[in-house]
Amino acid sequence: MSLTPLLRLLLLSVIAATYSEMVTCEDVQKTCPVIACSSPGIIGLPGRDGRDGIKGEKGEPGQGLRGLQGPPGKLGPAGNPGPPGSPGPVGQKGERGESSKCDSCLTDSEGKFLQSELDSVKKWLIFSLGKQVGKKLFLTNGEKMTFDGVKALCAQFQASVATPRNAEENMAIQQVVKEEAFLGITDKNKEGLFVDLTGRSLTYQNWNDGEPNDTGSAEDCVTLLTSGRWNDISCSSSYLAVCEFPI
Ligand SMILES: [Ca+2]
Ligand SMILES: [Ca+2]
Repeated sequence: MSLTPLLRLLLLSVIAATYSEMVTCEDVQKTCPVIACSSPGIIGLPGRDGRDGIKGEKGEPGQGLRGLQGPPGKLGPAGNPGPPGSPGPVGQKGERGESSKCDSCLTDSEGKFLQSELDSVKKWLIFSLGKQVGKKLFLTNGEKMTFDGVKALCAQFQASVATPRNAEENMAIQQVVKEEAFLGITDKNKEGLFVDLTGRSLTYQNWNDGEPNDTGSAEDCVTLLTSGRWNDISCSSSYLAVCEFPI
């Protein structure tokens, strides 16, 4: 089948166009410097990104303004326990527990019985040995000893050396003893200034005539004479011991 003249002309145009694309302008200029170059072709699309380059050196610190403070970081781990604190103040006394929890406690009837027995014993002592005035009970063991001996004896029984505060108490002590007895009065700390064993001034005195005379500058203790009057005497002498018990 033979090509038509129009188709033949079209084929030649295509061949000529293909040849012109394969020859660059420079090639044309080299071979044909007289021929002027045609206008440049359209710029192609950018190629694909190349591989990452080598990491550069650390740059100098910037000199710009300091940025805003960031948010707080995460809570750190708990620290070690601190040393124990000092003891707190002593608390108030608690309420009395129920009697059912105390196996050794006395029942009301047992308590009343024992109190009655105790009152009876007190009466026997008062009847046989002592004398009660107000809330004081004066007792003697009938022994003679130095003043320090009397103090120690009374303290041993949670009592104190008999010290009359008024005429009634003075008479009670006089009735308990039948001999001269030490009283709880002294001027050891200051000569001539008689006080009781707690250091309090006397509110009642019943000195014998001419007493206190501090004979030989050695009379710093006091005795109750059988007459009920007082005499200052040597503390190292021995006289009857009388104690007073609170009741
Ligand atoms: Ca004296
Ligand atoms: Ca004297």
